[in-house]
Amino acid sequence: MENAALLQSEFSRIGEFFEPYLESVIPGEGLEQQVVADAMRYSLLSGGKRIRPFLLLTCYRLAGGEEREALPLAAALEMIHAYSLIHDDLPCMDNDDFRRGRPTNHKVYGEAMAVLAGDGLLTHAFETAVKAPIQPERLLSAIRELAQAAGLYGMLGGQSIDVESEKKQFLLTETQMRQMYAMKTGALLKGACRIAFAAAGVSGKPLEAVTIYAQELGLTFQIVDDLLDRIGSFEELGKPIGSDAKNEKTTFATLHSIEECRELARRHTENAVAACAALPDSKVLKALAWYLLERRK
Ligand code: GRG
Repeated sequence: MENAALLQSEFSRIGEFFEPYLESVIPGEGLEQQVVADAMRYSLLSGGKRIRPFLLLTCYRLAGGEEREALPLAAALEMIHAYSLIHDDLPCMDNDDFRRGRPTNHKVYGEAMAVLAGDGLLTHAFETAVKAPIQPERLLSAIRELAQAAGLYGMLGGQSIDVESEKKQFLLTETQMRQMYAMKTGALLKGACRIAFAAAGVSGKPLEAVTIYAQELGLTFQIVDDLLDRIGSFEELGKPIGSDAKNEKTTFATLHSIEECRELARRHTENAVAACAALPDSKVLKALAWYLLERRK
């Protein structure tokens, strides 16, 4: 099957059981604290691309596991992603009004509730992750990977470097920017793969290979994200373009021309695909890498 068709059929196959599961583990109705639960659901169930849970479930399968066992971990990772987007859109961060074609969380629920909804999703992620029917030692190391991806040495650390650089109004060097992006954006993608391998009890060479794959994928993802913020469209992205310029951020698209960005993204995709040589049954991972290079949203 051709890359795009394979990926599409895998996304819809996985989506069929991932989406109902995600819906089932997030608090619903009849609560005293209904407003915050609604705010959590608003962002979690608003139709993101679901790349991180897809990657996690795909990696768990190729590491020898049965996908459904890893659903709580995949849902937890998507909750952490949703929390990061809510907080990133706040007035004290990027101050964005639209995401996925809808008003951002704080525009609907107010700032205080949006902060709480993000905190709620982060906490609920761990409550959900522990439900995975996986051998306790493996589950513990998978949850350690989840915490590391999200925290000080991962996404949150990268976000804080980004915020600091804006406050001090200096441009990051290319090396600093890559380090920041490896944490802010790359950590959850790398986390998706490493959580899956930890849960399946796989280490050594395959773990090294999937880590390299994810790091390269993260770089492509970010370069394309920077390009889309410059040359994408509101209709496709569901949010206004030009947010990076508005916030005077150093991005791949400020340090490089559009053509250079495209070339860089292609090179990182090729590296990701090359890393797959050391992995069994990696067709879907390769297809995902090519899709992320070409994506328009
Ligand atoms: C607030 C701790 C904290 C962290 C925020 C993720 C993040 C760190 C900021 C988001 C800013 C941003 C646009 C980063 C670029 C990469 C990225 C995470 C894009 C959004 O992810 P997609 O495209 O989103 O997977 P969907 O909507 O498809 O889920």
